[in-house]
Amino acid sequence: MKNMGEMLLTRTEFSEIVMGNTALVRAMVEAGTQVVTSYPGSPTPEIATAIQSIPLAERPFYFEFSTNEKVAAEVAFGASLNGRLATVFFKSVGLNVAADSFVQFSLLHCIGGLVIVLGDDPGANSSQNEQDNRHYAHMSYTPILEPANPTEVYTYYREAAALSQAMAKPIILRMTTHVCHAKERVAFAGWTPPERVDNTPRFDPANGPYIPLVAKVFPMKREALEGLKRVEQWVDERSLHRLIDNRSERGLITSGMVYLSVEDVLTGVAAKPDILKLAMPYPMPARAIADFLATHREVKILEELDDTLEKEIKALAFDRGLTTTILGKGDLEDWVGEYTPDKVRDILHRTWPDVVSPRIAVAPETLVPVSMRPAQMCPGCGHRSAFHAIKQALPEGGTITVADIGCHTLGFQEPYQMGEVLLCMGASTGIASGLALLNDSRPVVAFLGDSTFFHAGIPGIVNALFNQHNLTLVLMENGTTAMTGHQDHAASGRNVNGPVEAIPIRRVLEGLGVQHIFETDTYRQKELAELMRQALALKTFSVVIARHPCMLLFTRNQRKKSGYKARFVQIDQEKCARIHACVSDFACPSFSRAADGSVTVNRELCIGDGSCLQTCPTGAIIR
Ligand SMILES: Cc1ncc(C[n+]2csc(CCOP(=O)(O)OP(=O)(O)O)c2C)c(N)n1
Repeated sequence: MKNMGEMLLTRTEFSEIVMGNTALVRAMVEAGTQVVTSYPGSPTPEIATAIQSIPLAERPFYFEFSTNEKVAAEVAFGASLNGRLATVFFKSVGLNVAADSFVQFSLLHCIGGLVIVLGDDPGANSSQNEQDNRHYAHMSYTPILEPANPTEVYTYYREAAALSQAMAKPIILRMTTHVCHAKERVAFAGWTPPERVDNTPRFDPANGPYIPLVAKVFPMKREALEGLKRVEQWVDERSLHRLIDNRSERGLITSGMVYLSVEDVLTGVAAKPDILKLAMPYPMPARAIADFLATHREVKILEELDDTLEKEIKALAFDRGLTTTILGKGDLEDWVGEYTPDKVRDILHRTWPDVVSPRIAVAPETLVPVSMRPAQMCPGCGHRSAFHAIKQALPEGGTITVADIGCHTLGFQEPYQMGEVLLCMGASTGIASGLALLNDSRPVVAFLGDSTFFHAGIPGIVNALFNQHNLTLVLMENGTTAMTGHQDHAASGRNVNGPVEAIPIRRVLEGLGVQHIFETDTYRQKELAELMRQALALKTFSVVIARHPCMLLFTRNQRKKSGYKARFVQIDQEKCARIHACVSDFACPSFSRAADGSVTVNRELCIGDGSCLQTCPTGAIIR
């Protein structure tokens, strides 16, 4: 068995069981992709893991984690203008960040080809919403291919790359969480590495116009719209849409992973409807859909999240005078959550009770009870120490705390309850500024992670300074982008390809003119609490840098070293006064309270960091 990096560069045909995210990287290699950019976010980080499994010297394309999704998209776009086949990938909400640049791409000639890979998240498995990014495809006139499984990820990426190069227009490859993470055996073609790295810049303004302003906007928009027609034809000619003919007068139109749920539900069903599985839901394949409608009495449109297809298909039927009964979404639940086989069964049973049987209720006694386990910070997490300390410095009930996105978001939970509002990456300072306005009695505290500082945090800080807002920003600096799997950021001193000069956050803050900067290690809880009090007393914009390296990353690295010895704390039962501050206030998951009131330490979890020692009023926690 080859390692992943070797597998991804295999020259001969082969097949392997891979994740959608891994299949994508092999497709990038085969398609001759030259520049790949990203900002981390679930469900896409394993794409980067697969890329990084190829040693830098052998990697057939340039790869970077950019500062945020907008910059990542711009870098890929710029590379494409230079004639390079470029790809950017990020999570669903990343498109909101990239949008200001992204919506222009289809107006311009991306001569090298440009594929935007989205990790959408129906079900909000790891996102703050389950936004349907097909809307962005519509508003930016960008065609969108929707694979259902790793094999289609592999095929559709290569189609997207070829189509984008042929049209010089961007193409979206929309993957969803379980398309990214599902595994199956994929048959890969061979690959011949390029003979030499092509460093010839091909940017030529004559390929433009590249300035979408004033009078140029209209012709550019017309061209983008005309392009959609040609794309529709391309997909048709290459037979990417699939028609599953079950000789029924009922039909079902679907796309992406939902198709797999349909297959599952229809297994063993006698009177299966015919199925039109769309490879590209936008631009809507008018010919294929009109033909399908015309040849069926009743057609159900089964689409996850919003009703973009349904609206278009109903309009098409109306325009063409087709009398087929079109069945779209029913109740509100049809808009919510992933279309898992169970959900699809429920919907299809409601639609055609004579075809699809209801879900078989599982007898409660056969269900294995799984206790609820809320997401929590890891043992030793510096953020926990920070919240524990800061909580003691805040006037009881008299503050407003604003969360941001990252591992520290978990501070909103019991027992810390720090962070009462949350929007998206980098929003905490801006929200806190608003909460500080016309507010003379409740100090406002915002939290922000270090990767997020660079991603989208700086404008809010500049605004707070510029408009003189009164709030304290706590920078939760752990040296990495922890929540998404420890990707480096501008202050880490490394990028994905090797060591680089770090951009220290403190220096950036000083450069911006922040007058009041406090700084300590979060394990120094008393000091942190004291600094917090000082910062709040200033009644002006202040920053407290609450620093401690991510202990999950640190411990993992330690474990790789020879001679590593596991460490843990223990409870001195003589000294333990059963106050339970370790369980109730500090709340490290390594501690648990036994039925007799004694406290025990789970040695599988404890990393022996000792950040808890100072939290016990009787000093009963010992190394
Ligand atoms: C626009 C956007 N891009 C990416 C993500 C995915 N994401 C969630 S948390 C996070 C990491 C935040 O890192 P940092 O600010 O350093 O906080 P940490 O997790 O290290 O505490 C990222 C990238 C997201 N939620 N939104």
